Amino acid sequence: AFLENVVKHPTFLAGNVNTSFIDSTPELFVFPKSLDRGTKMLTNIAHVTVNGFPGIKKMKKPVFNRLKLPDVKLSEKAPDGTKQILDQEGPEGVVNWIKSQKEVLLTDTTYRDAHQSLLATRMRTHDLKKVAEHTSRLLPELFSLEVWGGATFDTAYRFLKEDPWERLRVLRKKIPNILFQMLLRGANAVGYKNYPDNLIKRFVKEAANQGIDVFRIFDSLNWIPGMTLAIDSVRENGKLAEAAICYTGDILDPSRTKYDIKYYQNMAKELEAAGAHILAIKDMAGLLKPEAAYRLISTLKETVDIPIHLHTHDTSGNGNYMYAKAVEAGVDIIDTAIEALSGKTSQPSLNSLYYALDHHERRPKINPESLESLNHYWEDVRKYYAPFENGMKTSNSEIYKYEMPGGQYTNLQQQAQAVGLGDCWEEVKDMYRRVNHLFGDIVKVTPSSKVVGDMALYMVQNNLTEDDLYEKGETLDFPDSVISFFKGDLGQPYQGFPKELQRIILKGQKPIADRPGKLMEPVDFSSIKGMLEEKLNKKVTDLDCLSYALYPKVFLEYQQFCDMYGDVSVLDTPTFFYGLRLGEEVEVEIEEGKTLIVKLVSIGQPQKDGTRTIYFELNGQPREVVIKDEN
Ligand code: 3PY
Ligand code: ZN
Repeated sequence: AFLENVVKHPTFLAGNVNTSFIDSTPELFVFPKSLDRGTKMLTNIAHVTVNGFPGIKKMKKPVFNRLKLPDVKLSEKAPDGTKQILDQEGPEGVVNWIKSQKEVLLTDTTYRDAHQSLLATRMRTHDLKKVAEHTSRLLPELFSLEVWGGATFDTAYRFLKEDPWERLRVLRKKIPNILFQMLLRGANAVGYKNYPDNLIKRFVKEAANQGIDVFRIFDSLNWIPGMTLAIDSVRENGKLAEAAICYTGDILDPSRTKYDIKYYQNMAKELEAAGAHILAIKDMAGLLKPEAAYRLISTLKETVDIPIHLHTHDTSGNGNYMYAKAVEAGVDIIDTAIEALSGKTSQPSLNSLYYALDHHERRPKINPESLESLNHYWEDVRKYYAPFENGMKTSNSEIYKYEMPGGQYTNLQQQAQAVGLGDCWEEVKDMYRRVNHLFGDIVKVTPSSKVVGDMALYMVQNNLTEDDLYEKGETLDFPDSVISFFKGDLGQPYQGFPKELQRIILKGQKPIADRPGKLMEPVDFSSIKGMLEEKLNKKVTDLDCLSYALYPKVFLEYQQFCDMYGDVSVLDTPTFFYGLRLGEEVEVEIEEGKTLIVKLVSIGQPQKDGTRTIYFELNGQPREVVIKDEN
């Protein structure tokens, strides 16, 4: 096994071997585990076939269309794009290039926010990577592809049982020409709480090393001290720091004075001074209306010198109309998604936007036929994920009232169902609005939006009104996230906490006003490495240690899963979610150039001990595995 590792090692294959190669290459000493890959994989397929996939109601495997990949000559090199500008001219070069464009530039969010907001972030790398090389050739004019961050990191390990770092590496290799963008939740990184400073720095460094070029950094309370460390780290790594203002309220509504145009102007100036290369307006709930967009963008264009990138969700159905107004006002870049994964809680359709700006001098440089051919692929892929569809059938303009982020709307709906409030959805939404008011009208985006959601559910569940909180608050056990928020663990809201409510919720605990990350003990990565290697009995990478530091439990569960079932990311999505039909045969490429053919032959009767034997053919040879029938 050692010799095999040596001769297959990329450094060896590249001929870059000197006398220190063996000493400096510890992975040569990592040998395959005893249970073979084939058996692990069959066990997983058998398990899903018999017991279903967690989170999907057990059902007969649907019949899907064969995926149609766009007709593109992959042997031809992808044309140069924005990535080459960054690599050759650095972040300032990209900024100058953006400023010199007459046409509006586009970010495609299909690989991240679109499926986060429509399909509970369940899109697998398998489906993203298949069309990646085509995308690099069909959409080389894009400003960026949003491919990572937000909820994708956690969901990859937790539900998809795949490594998010691997997703990034694979896509980077296949798309060498378009800038890769990620959403970074400031001091919350890709999690739901503030982390120590050294973790944030290391995370940015590794994400940059693995392929991220543009970091959209936001703070869930628009608190700039929660963003500056990330901005500095991105700059230190030679990448583009896109600092975001989360849009809330309505600048044209005279009764909503807290977040007025001056508020946005001041914050924009502060972010520019803090080192932002680009300013993002992150309209996470889709609250920015067309006339307000015109006013906001034209004012900010006069206020700052850096380019402006606008993000919205199409929940109200007004997304592209709003974008058209922003384009008139001079916005530099906007976020859209391929049609098949656009609209409603996702971003507005890229395909429709092209036509909305037909004959406009700022119409994006993009080929509508390229969009169509990619769209056919995504239309069919989306069908695999039907069980995760959020069920929203039409646009919903009530969002202007409730101010719920695109990703949260259906999430909270599911949370409400889970605690038996499925029939009270209208009440929960209205309570969300009331809680926002109670908290002093705060910015609501992950994770502050979750705090408001948790409180709304808690109040509906316990039949509480605002008055009850003030009258008997001392006797109430508030949700942990709410207590933590009022302690200052997520940072400070604009104009502070409502003092009386804070006193009631904290019951004598002292809040903090400083940056939580500064007060926390730094993460000791070398002790994490030692502990993980002992626990998992194998070598771990620095990236593994970082993932563990972010999500300890989720990461360990993922490792345990891999021990049992191997690398399931190689399975096609229908097999991964629905198992196999009797007699069905699928090809599984377990590594480049190595394919297994798996056929389900029969399913044995349940035994007294609750097990069943499942009979397969693997590359034509009979194989059987025994699994527990959980039905
Ligand atoms: C995230 O933080 O995941 C978001 O998409 C917020 O809008
Ligand atoms: Zn979003």
